[in-house]
Amino acid sequence: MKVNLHPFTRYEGNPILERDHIPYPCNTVFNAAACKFNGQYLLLLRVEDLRGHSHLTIARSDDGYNFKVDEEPWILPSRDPQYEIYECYGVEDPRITQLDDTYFITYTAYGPHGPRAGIGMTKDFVEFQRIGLITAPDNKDAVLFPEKINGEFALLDRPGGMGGTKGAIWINYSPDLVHWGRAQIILGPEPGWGPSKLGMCNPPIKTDKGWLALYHGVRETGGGRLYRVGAMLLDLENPEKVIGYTPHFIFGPEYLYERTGDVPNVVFPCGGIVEPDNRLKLYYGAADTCIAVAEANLDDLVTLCLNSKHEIPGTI
Ligand code: BMA
Repeated sequence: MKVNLHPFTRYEGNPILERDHIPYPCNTVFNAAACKFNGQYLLLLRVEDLRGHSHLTIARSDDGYNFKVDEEPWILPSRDPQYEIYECYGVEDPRITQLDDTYFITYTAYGPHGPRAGIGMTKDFVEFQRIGLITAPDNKDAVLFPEKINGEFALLDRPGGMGGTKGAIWINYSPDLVHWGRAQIILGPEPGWGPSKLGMCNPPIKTDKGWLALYHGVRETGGGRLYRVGAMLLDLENPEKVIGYTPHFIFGPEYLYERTGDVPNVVFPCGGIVEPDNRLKLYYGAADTCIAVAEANLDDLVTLCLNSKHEIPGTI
């Protein structure tokens, strides 16, 4: 089987969004969710303000490369007492999943008790309705599948990644998006390129061979943490079954804008858009300082997963 070990091509105009594109004072812009809305490309940006707290702001584009950022933030940490103590330090790292005409947004709520995942919904990117905080602290990188599986919502998350403990990707199910359970491990870190923790990137993408799920792997080094990307393929009917995954990373920091910034050596994708020609536009935060985009053919990514079938760590 012919495999392309470097499936992603960076857009030559990278980075596509930097602090100067934000129409109000802030520190950085990175880790954006992505979707198509009303015929446009829409990014939901994580903007870190000058206090170091994050909120989410919309940017729109006709071509997927040149974005105009809204004048005002869209999702700020909630002042509702039910949420406030859990997200008063910021709302971070959004992901967007479309089911029918509803866009569900998962995000990391950050407060004094640690990071946890929240979920809310919108139909128009004007009104945002919170549904709930759906994980206990020390569990983030939550992404919702774009279809119900056997009649239930399904979510991938990452419990236990903080404080040096090992963080693996798990799956959970829910009848109503509020009550989640039947958690099962999907993929755990292993020695090599992502030995410290793993976490999902953009929501899984349906292909005829399985759910294509990109994830980040973290390696602690003498020079700090290194964030790179791998791919796995999950069974369409039973996503607890890992059909295959890449034993090597398929995308990592190389360019100056990925190597230097507030947190060096980080590529952190949260948004993916599949084009009609089967190419994936992957939007990623670079060095926690700006946003860039790279493209890959979906078939190449699936082939990489199928080609590397071997024992899955973290599962029995
Ligand atoms: C993770 C998250 C991301 C960030 C990354 C690198 O734990 O906080 O938002 O991009 O670290 O700093």
